[in-house]
Amino acid sequence: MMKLRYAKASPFVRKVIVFADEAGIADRIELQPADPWGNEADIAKDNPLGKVPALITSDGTFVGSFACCDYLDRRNGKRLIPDEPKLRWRAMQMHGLADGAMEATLVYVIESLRRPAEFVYQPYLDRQTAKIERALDAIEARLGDISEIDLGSITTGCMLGYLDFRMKGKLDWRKRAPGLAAWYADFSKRPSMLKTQPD
Ligand SMILES: N[C@@H](CCC(=O)N[C@@H](CS)C(=O)NCC(=O)O)C(=O)O
Repeated sequence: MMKLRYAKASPFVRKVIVFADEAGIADRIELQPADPWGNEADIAKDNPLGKVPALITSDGTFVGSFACCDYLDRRNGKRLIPDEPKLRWRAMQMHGLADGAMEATLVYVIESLRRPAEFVYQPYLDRQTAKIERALDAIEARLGDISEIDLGSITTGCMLGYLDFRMKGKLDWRKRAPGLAAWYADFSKRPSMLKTQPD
């Protein structure tokens, strides 16, 4: 049995859980909660970087959502990072955009929620918003490339879920990317997404 150190609000963790669910192997993973902002020593024993996700397996521990997904992809479930070069590159390209937007959103959240107000640096927040907006535009221009369930579309879905969760009132992404909004209306109804909604 694999173990996943997780936090429910983390979009990177959500990516890994949705990936495992879509691959049909979620029942082989035991979820073990971790609070990366609480007792750092606890998560640090599994991930020296003090971050979730960390996937503990009989083949060693994987830290970072991409490495976790890559390992899960080779555990005899449905393949979601295809070997066929063109499909693989497409998944990688879309993953890169969505994962980067996720990271910029996390930076924004940390900067705006965790820093004392007098230390918040608005130009840095604006830089993150611009990154997210450009990534949304790039994905909106390539909707055909997230039409299959793979690492790219899964990461895109989790990134948009995180925007809904954390950027309400700050970024109207549906107005900016209406095609993506229509895509997400369907994608977010998948059981893997419904089961993993952040509170
Ligand atoms: N690139 C990493 C990012 C993981 C990450 O930033 N996780 C956040 C939660 S969403 C975390 O644990 N942060 C705690 C910290 O940075 O100390 C991945 O893909 O897993």
